[in-house]
Amino acid sequence: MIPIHYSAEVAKARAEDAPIVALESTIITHGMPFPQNVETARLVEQDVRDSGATPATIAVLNGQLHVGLEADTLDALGQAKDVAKLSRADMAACIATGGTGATTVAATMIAAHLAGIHVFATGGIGGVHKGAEDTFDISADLHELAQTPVTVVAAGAKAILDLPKTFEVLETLGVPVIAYRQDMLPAFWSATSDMPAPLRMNSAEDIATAQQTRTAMGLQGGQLITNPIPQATEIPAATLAPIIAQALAEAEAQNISAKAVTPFLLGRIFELTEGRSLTANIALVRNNARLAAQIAIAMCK
Ligand code: PSU
Ligand code: MN
Repeated sequence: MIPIHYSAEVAKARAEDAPIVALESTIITHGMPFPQNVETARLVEQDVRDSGATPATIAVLNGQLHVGLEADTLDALGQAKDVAKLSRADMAACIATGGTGATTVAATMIAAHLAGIHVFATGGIGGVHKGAEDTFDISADLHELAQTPVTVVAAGAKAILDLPKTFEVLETLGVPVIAYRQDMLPAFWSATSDMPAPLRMNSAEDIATAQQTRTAMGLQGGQLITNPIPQATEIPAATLAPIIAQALAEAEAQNISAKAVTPFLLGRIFELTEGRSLTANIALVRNNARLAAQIAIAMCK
């Protein structure tokens, strides 16, 4: 095992076997502009605490894996330049070479599992990009959900993606996709889509038991909990469709590829919606953090 640096509150929660919720850092460094990124990270951590669990924001800092960041460290990360975006492929290399990187969904799941944390809240997972039949751009987040036993609470996959293909791949990989308290899948900035959810659950207890049952059956992997954005803050899918199309066309015209695609699209959609996409993104992450805390508490019982 590699050494893990725990924040004081995460170390305390671990010693007491108290519920812990993992949080990612790529959303801070690559998903939102400063200073809203740091403000959101702090709010999300506080939402987890207010819901009765301990937040553990994860990142690699100077070659050390951190599970739980102290407040000043979180501030510094949110303003740092040239932070790597880490997934399964490059996390070990970053640690080995003393680098600094933010963890995506895939890398955060790996770190959470190493730290014995079973629940993780984020905004939206990565998935199959539009045009993947040409680019083969499919996020490593999907394969991670198939192999690492962490329940991920998200507002679905980000709506910049090809959502039907993303959910087809999750089905192929054997990942349970569970909508929380509705029959349809949410679509990140929008509370619903026209896709029925494969599974639906109405309580944190059922979600916790489902993950524990998977593990008890010897089935690898986690679950994706799709938690709809609160209605009052959603952006209707019809409003977003032309904006997403424009951002995608610009990405193609500018030859944006690989890890740069998602940050570019989120940044352009922020500009094109005059900040409304960010307001919605913040609301949905906070909503996910509260549900993740309830699931973590249910898993501890
Ligand atoms: N959720 C958000 N904003 C984000 C992300 C999630 O609300 O920026 C990040 C996560 O770290 C996720 C990544 O793993 O986007 C997906 O990147 P890619 O499409 O390159 O796999
Ligand atoms: Mn990609």
